[in-house]
Order: sequence, then structure tokens, then C-alpha cells
Amino acid sequence: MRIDIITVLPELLESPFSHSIMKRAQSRGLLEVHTHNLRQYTPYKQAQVDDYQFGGGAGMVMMPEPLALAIEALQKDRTYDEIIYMTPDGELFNQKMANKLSLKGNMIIICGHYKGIDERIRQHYITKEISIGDYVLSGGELAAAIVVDAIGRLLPGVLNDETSALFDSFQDNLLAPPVYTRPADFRGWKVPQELLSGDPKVIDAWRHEQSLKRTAERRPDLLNEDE
Ligand code: 6GU
Repeated sequence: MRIDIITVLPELLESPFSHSIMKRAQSRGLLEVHTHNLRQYTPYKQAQVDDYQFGGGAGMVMMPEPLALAIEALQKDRTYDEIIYMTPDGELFNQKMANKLSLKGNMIIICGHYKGIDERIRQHYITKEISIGDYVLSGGELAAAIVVDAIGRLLPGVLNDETSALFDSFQDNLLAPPVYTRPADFRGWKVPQELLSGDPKVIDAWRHEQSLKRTAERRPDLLNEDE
């Protein structure tokens, strides 16, 4: 999978993909992340990429021309399955969307700033708009990092124990069960007996029951969702 991110703040996206599982995904050749500074594509002087909005009102809008030129420059070299715009008024990101996106080949992600991007870019280039939650961030970069992380770890061969993503919270609309490690008795706080039983049936049954209990307590909304 190849992901090209168009941003006015490429520096903000250096660290998130340089460690741990995202680093491994790239060094194994399973994921390529390229960031592109929007200012390098603008035809305007002083590297201008935003301007006042028609109709008046506070806040700048990202101009269409630099974005169109950046997208078209990338499209010259390859075709893209999705051109995604990160925006608080997009579709809410969840595990199901991450699963679907992990099956794509090439994607462009555009990070918005200020009041957002000119509507004509949304109409003519963008294929998908994503929000990561009902709150407003100062830009789309951190949201893009979250989406790339959630997708990247799902690519086959990225996680060492390939089955482990299958047991994540949300993969079956259930939260993950509690986990414990050594010691079995920490300051008198004991690990549940079932986990120490050595009997896979007992362990699986306990984990499933705990998942259901936790989901019912914390996220009853998930139990009523289909799929
Ligand atoms: Cl994708 N961008 C911004 N700026 N704020 C957000 C968001 C995205 N998702 C939730 N809040």
C-alpha cells in the first residue's frame, strides 16, 4: 500500500510513522508513506495556499489551485483508489472503515487547515471524507496519522502474530477482555483463576464472557450494531 499525504505541515507527520509498528510496516516494504508540502505546488507568490472566503467571515480557506496541482502531479505517476479529505464533517472513522481501507492500493490523504478547503476540490477530486470524532482539531494531520496507523497495522505481515489484530477491540464489535502478566499475585491482587487454569476452553470462555460484560457496561451501543 502507498499513501501520499498532502499537508502544509509535513514536519508534524514525521514522527508518527517513524516508530514501532508503522516503522516495521515500511521497512518490510508493506507500506509506503510519502508526505508532500502543499506550498511546493502553489503557483502563487510567497507560497500562498489560503485566502479569505467569499461572502465574508472569519477564517481562511485553502485555495483550489495548489490542491488541484498537487493531486494532479501525484496522479501523473500512478492511479489512486481513494482521494481522502480529513475533515470534522466527514464520515466517522471506525474499525470497519479501517478494515475496508486496508484493502486499497494507493491513496492520497489531504489534510485541511483553517476553515477547510474550497468546496470545488471536494466535489471534483475527493472520493471519501473522514472525521475521527466529534471534536475539532486545528488541522487534519493528527487525524491522518491516526487513520494511517489504524490501516497500516492491518496490512498482512505487519503484525508479528498475524492473528492478533483479529482479537482487537471492535473487530467483532466487542471490547477486548482484561489482560494480565506476571506476577500472578501482585501485592495480594490476584490474576483470575481461569487464566491460570491452562485449559484453553476455560480461558476462551472467560475471555468471551469478560468481553461481553465490558461491552455491555461501557459501550452498549456496539452490541446493537449489525456486522
Ligand atoms: Cl479529520 N480534522 C479536523 N481538523 N478536526 C477533526 C477531524 C479531522 N476529525 C475530528 N476532528
